[in-house]
Amino acid sequence: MVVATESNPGRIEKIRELEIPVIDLSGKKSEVARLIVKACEEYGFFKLINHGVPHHIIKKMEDEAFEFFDQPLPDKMRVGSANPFGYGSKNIGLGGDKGELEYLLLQTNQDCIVSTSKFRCAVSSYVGCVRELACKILELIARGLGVPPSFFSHLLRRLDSDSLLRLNHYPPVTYPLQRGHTTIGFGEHSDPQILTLLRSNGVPGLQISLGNSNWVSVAPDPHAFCVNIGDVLQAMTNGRFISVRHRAMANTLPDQSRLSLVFFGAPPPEVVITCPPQLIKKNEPLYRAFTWAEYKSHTYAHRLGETRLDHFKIA
Ligand code: GA4
Repeated sequence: MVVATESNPGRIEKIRELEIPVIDLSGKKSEVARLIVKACEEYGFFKLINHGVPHHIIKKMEDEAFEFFDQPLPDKMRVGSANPFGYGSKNIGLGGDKGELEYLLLQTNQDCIVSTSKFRCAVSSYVGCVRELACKILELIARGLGVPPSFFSHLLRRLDSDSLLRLNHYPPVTYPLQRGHTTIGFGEHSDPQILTLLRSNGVPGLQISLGNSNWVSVAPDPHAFCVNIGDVLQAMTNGRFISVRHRAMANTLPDQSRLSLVFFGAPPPEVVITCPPQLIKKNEPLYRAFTWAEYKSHTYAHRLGETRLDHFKIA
């Protein structure tokens, strides 16, 4: 695949297709834990199959999301603009980042801003399942790392957890593009939270970075979840896990919309992010302690592509 971005039209990047780790959650627990830790260390990313989230719950959420985005603009705007929660189109965050998408950003511990009861019901069942799945993965990670089982997962189980649900709709791109070229839908970034669970329809678009402009396309699989490590888990593992940089391409298939449902598992605002002593061993701690509220306000004050964890490094 060849990529030329609108902002950087002269620069052509070669995209590799690579075997991304696929982890079967129905396997033997100790082996699954070992494989997850390995994937998080090497890539900060893996695909999860046999995850146990019922198909009808995913389908209901996907149908509701498509129905929401199908509405006329004034109806979508009625939920308020994404500032930071609500409907957004082409603008990402408040710092001038742009993308070829529209989206809905929802808080998971507050009343849903979309008022129809079938939408609310779909969100509540979907979030319940993906939160539980994220906790299961975090418990396997804790097992694989030899730290207490709920060391990471208890942060997501708390009622004041700051977890989010993001529904991204990448409509077919209409402006003229050279054949075979594609454009950025959502620019390069890492996720600030602990763990992200992304699920998309069968349209490709997601790419992960292996560093040095070395991008890998993730083949779409509507039956799998893509799991990626966020900045907070990189800090909590003293840099052992990678908060993988990723991006989404738009218009990968002519006339087809891409829809992704993204759950970001986050701690409560006042929780202090530190690394368990077992993971520091002889190494020095890489990051100073910080609260999620502090990290979040730094995140929102900067651009999408910022390597924001560097700001918290101990010199
Ligand atoms: C990236 C990950 C999540 O989508 C998100 C994004 C957030 C937003 O869209 O409002 C941010 C971005 C994300 C990081 C930097 C800031 C904030 C847009 C932006 C430019 C919801 C999040 O938590 O951080």
